[in-house]
Amino acid sequence: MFDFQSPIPTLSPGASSFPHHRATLRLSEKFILLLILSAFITLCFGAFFFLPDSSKHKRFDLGLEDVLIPHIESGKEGRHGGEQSLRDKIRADHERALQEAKQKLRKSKKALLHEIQTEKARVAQELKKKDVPRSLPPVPMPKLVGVNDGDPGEPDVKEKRDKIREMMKHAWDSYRQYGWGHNELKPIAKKGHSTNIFGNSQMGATIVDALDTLYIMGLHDEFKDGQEWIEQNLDFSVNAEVSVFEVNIRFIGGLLAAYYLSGQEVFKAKAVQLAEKLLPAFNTPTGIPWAMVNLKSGVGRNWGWASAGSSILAEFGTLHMEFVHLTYLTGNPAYYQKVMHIRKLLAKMDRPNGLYPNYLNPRTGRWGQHHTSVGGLGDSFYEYLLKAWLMSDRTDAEARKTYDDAIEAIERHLIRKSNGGLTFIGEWKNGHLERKMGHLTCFAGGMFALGADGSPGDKAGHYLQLGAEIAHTCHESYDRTVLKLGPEAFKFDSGLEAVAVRQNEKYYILRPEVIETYWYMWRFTHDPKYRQWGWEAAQAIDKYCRVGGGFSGVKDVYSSNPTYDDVQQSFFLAETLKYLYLLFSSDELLPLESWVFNTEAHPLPVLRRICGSSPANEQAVRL
Ligand code: DMJ
Repeated sequence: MFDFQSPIPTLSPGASSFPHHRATLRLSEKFILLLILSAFITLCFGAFFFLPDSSKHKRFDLGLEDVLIPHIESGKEGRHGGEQSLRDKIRADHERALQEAKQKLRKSKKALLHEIQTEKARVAQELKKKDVPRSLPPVPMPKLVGVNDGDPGEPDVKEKRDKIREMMKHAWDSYRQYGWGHNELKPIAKKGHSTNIFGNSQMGATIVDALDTLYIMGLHDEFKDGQEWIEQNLDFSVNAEVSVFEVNIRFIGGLLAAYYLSGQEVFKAKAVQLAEKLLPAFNTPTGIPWAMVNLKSGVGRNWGWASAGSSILAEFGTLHMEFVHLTYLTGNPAYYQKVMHIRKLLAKMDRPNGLYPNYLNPRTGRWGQHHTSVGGLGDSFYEYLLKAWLMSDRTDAEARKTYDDAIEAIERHLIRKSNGGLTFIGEWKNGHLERKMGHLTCFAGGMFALGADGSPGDKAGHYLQLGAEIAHTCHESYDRTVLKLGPEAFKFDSGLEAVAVRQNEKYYILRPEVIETYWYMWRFTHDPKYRQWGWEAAQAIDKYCRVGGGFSGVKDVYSSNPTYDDVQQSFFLAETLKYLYLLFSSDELLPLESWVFNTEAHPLPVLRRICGSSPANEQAVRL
């Protein structure tokens, strides 16, 4: 008799043992149970074949028809013959499954347990395999122009460039000695350092960020050392919650640039592995990514301090360049689709005064606090609109138009001239203009100059001039300090001009933005003052930030006796020293017609169109 009170034995793959009272069903009862089950399954399969034909065709409505139908068509003698053989096959499969189940039940508890454990290990092994980089499809390497020595010719310029190279060597060697494998370096404590943007990881951020600078400077032994570390140690399967934006601009950008410059496949493979780990961040109701993602679990969230659980404009808006290159290199459209989705979503939204607020809620798709900035929280969103256009060989007209419209609104509402005649970019906060400019905002001088050519109407000259004015203002913010290094933020208020007021705005943390603008202005104008200003900054850094164990930020640029913050930021090697080196190199090194620098100064090649015999054949490379 079948005892309905007896608990039915469960074969859970995770169970480690079978409790004795559960194994109370006799073998014959189990057999009857299996027979009932199998009869039911057979009935279901049978019913399927008596459904009207149209219901079967529904299975191929997903565009998979072309792929699937040939397999089914092949080998059939006629429509009904095909159905008959399919039915026979199902029946045979079913018979086999029943036999296997019967045999399983004859086995001892120990044998069954062993089987379950072996199966578990096999599945775990399979999952592990998924983490191993898949081999990527071969892609034509874009034509790489200007990967050369960039010798400036004039001996005095060369001497300056050599000095910058020596500074890079000091920064790298110190990190190599005291912080190797850590994300950053504490140059005074002489040990590794990391911040919350990298979670609790040790992913060698400085190595990845510095690679292309080492390559450009011809520091090949150091580059090789870095490559070896990456090959042997860089692992993204870590339980660390990282910033999607920072990891994208420093790691993916750094790895992609190292790949393009050196041609070493390992960098491409690592960039793709990491990008796959970032993709879960886009699983939000709107597709606007979370600010942070756990690399192991894929769980995302936003910064606690961001307005009403918002994502940040400069973070989700600074993925485009790297993600387009990822699609280009892998043939996987997912990356491209993710960033284009962000663009489309933003295009549909109302913008107060034509300005983009810095905060957007990824659950509701609504703006958070109405705060607009060309500095922190907003900056590289605007930069990437322009660079998306440049990187597409000027074909992405939508990106260009979005950039032009945004800049027009910024000029109308945020850019002013101080009483002393300095042009500055303020911040829009809940309906009023804060007359304060951040060091970060100083990158905009270079951006305006870079976007001058191609701007609407007859405004190229205007934007080049605007770039020059911003460069001048930012230089003033350096020149009005004791150390000749720029503060984090400076005011244009109550008689103050380009100086910091609060103590917590007086620090300099080896940031690149002012030097970045000098370099762009130099490339477009060749006005010697930009090299002069760059050299002043380089000397000040060497004098006040250089310590025995590398370079450190300083806490007060207005004090002749500054204290150190004891951090050598990875962007000092990626950006500050690279822009300085380029400033004292010839324009033939990485020309701007062929390379676009990401926001962390990692150069990525322009993706040109392949021209076929007719316009119909003309298509953007792999996109
Ligand atoms: C860099 O990581 C990037 O330039 C980013 O866009 C903002 N600022 C830092 C350096 O200051």
